[in-house]
Amino acid sequence: MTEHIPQTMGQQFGRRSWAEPWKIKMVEPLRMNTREDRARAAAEAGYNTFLLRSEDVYIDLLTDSGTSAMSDRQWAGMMTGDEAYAGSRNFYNLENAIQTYYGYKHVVPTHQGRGAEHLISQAAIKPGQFVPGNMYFTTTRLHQEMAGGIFVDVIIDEAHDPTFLHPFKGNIDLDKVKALIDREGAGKIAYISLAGTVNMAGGQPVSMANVKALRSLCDQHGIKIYLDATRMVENALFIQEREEGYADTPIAAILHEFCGYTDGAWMSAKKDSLVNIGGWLAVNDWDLFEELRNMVVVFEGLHTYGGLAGRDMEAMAIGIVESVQDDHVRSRVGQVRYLGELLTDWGIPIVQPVGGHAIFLDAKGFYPHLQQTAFPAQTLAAELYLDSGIRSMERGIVSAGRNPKTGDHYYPKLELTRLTIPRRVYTQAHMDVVAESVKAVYDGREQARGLQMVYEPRYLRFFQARFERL
Ligand code: P70
Repeated sequence: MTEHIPQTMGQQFGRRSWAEPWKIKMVEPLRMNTREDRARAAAEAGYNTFLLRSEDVYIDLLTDSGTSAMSDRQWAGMMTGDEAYAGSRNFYNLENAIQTYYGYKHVVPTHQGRGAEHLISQAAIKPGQFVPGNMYFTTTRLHQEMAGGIFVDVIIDEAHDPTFLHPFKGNIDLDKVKALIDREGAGKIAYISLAGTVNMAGGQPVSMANVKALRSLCDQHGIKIYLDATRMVENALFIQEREEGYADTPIAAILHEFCGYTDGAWMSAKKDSLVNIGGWLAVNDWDLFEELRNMVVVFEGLHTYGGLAGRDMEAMAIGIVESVQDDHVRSRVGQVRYLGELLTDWGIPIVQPVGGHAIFLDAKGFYPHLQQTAFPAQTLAAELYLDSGIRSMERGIVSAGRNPKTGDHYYPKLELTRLTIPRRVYTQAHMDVVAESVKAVYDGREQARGLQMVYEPRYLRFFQARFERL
């Protein structure tokens, strides 16, 4: 692990400039189309950005998941793939990287994050148990519900207010957890579902103090904490920047300490770990591990590949090491902030403070004249695509889905459109294009009429729902 934090040229001389710690070796052409092309493509896709063909997209900010550029080292590692059915050398490299940097004892590879969510939910939730979490994530909550769990939101109230400035808006409100324990008893709680940089709250971090306090509360009641480590490296940067006592602690050490307060973690390695596919689940408890290692052969593949090729596991092992380098994390989050600052300067409503992986446009702020049932965030995503071929993602009422008991829409307080920045892919000039497009859509905001849903799938509707313009 790094002993000291390397400084960029700008930092060494106290200048304001900063830059990515890499240069570009291979490029992929982008396609530019016309407004008419986009109007046709948007209508064909039912105004759902998930249904667009990527060929019709200019700058793709749908997600930072599996969209990173891999390094030359990772590509070289791909060539050393050991494609044995059992006991691949690359699995042991991956296991070693997870044990070293995340610190958990036992590792189960999975094809991606939701494969791991499925296993932990089935193994650790008894039907009727509560699963408190710092806000929900779509796939996470669905797997918990499919295992018979009842999700309870225990994030601090401030997280639901897009303009409230709080350094750790992802924190858990311990009083909400205590109240749940008092009301239901610790035995009715499956585990705490803790996420680093809470995606649906705008990529907001959790402080070290919060996880420490949570640990001691849970120890008093014998409750386990499992971490969604998907963007935990980015969370570590916020701790380094904002929490007293961590300014000189390397990202890798912060990550390791944070994970040490939890009993295990699941991971979508498609984010922090800079790979196009992969995930894992890791726990400290041997008995739980045995159960998970047994289940993985039913749903994913043998416990030494979990649905992945050997080469994928190698790329992940190398990606983990690259992901915890201080200069990498700083430039990654720095690019997100650059875009955030442009938009903030122009008075465009976005979630503040800017989080780690994306800018979240506040669609209620864009379209105060639209009811939530006219899908403001979905409308904004469609308008951005029509303006300049930028693909974003709805994170509002469509994503929130319906209450499985009553069948009613969930009405989330946050109605957001996410501009998600892939890692090591786009340049600062692309961010300028995005900012100007957002501004153009903001300037034309009064014309927006909203959408109606004309097709709604049963699960995770946001992926495949179709809309028409009102
Ligand atoms: C995104 C992606 C995936 C994700 C995550 C957190 C905090 C688990 C997962 C699942 C992809 C996505 C997924 C569902 C809806 C929209 C987009 N997030 N935990 O773009 O991991 O995708 O590997 O199964 O963010 O935010 P995986």
